[in-house]
Amino acid sequence: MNVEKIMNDLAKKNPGEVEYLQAVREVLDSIVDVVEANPQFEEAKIIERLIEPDRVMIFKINWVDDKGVTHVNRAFRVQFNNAIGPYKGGLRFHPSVNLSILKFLGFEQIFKNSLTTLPMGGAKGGSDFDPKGKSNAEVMRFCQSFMLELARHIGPETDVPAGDIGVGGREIGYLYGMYKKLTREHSGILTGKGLNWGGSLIRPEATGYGCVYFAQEMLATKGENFAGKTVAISGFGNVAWGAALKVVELGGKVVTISGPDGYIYDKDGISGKKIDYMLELRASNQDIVKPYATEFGAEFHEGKRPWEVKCDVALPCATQNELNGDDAKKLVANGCICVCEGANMPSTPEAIEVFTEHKILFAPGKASNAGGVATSGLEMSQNSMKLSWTAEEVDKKLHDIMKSIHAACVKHGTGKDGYVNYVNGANIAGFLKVANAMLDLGLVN
Ligand code: NDP
Ligand code: 2IT
Repeated sequence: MNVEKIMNDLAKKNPGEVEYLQAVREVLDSIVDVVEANPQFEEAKIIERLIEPDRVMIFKINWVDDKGVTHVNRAFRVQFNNAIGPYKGGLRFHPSVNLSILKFLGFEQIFKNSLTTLPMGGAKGGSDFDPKGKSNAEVMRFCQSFMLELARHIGPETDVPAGDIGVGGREIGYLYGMYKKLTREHSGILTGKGLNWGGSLIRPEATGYGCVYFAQEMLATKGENFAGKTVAISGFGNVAWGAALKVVELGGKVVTISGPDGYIYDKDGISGKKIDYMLELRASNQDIVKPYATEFGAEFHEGKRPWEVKCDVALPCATQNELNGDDAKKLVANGCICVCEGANMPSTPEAIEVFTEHKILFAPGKASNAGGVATSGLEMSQNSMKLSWTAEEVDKKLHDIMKSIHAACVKHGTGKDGYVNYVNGANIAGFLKVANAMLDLGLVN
């Protein structure tokens, strides 16, 4: 397989789509040996078929703000691959959203969903709408307008969206309400739903919990665990919140969270009501973490990222490319032994190189944050069966899934020297299932 030629062709076809090209290159570099050892994949042009989305919908959202002023936003749904199950993946509302970011996220989602062991294909969507400073009524009108168009492209057995940055329980509620109104049906059309109308227990916590379960498995390979460990977390949203809860439960000490305005360093540890306060910060729609410093007397480092803090474990849970090569060097120099991604692609390729060179434990988001979509899959199962599992049942299934993803990474990513390259492991294991399914199904996607 000629990775350079494929990448050159892709770059020509998709000019300027840097995040998408970054995500594709990482996967191709990991799977090149497997593809060369299995000529049936090249004969069937599996790679070329996999890196091109099945379809991309781009549409306009008109909505009116509280003052009566009309706004126009751009929205997308990227249906990337449905070889192993209905398209599945979140919706992101953030001013930075563009086609490149959603194609990278949709592409990653194919392999992540494959790793979960559940039947879900890969998709992503969203809009450049900025929820910052918007009233509830404005968010509702935007969501309703968004669903008016999106509804024709999705369905409980076709494509099942969920949350991501800027889309949480409130937005899923407004989206679901409009879908129900349009179709006159209650169905498992979205995941991350409220508990009173078809949601699953543990879904809000699932991505963060899953990330920490995965890190627990990684640490165990070195005879280590979270007890007494100092943990640096970035972000202060849904994923960061769930991760902080689980780290504290396992005896670790969380010392940082971050937002676009900078990071908080709390030497006493972020636990109990301080973790609850993260929810208040998010709900304020202000997009800043600084108020935490005033509330709890912690340090605020304006415009900086938490990777300069001394820690044993780092959990990047904010956004893509938020941890670069220099940050990685600082983490390693400060004795960090494990970096486990809660966000999607938070580490740059240069950072990953530093981690693997120093042979520290490093897990890519598509493996370690798969607990979110896995629990979405469990929500879909409960909706289909029209019943609800207990929190303990869902948590146990989530935990087992994270262990099985870890085992798959170890199986496919262990090198001759015994070092587990989790990036290779996740990409190869995720790829094989989808590629073999595509062969079985004939030339349909
Ligand atoms: P939230 O909207 O709940 O939180 C996102 C967090 O990242 C916020 O703290 C946000 O602040 C921050 N953030 C965004 N951009 C930047 C930036 N440039 N610098 C610093 N911080 C930033 O989203 P989630 O917690 O749901 O998502 C976080 C990450 O986890 C994303 O990469 C997402 O794709 C990934 N993920 C989410 C899953 C889920 O189930 N929700 C599942 C798997 C992965 P702000 O909004 O102020 O910019
Ligand atoms: O990136 C992700 O895996 C998510 N945002 C969750 C997707 C989902 O369908 O639950």
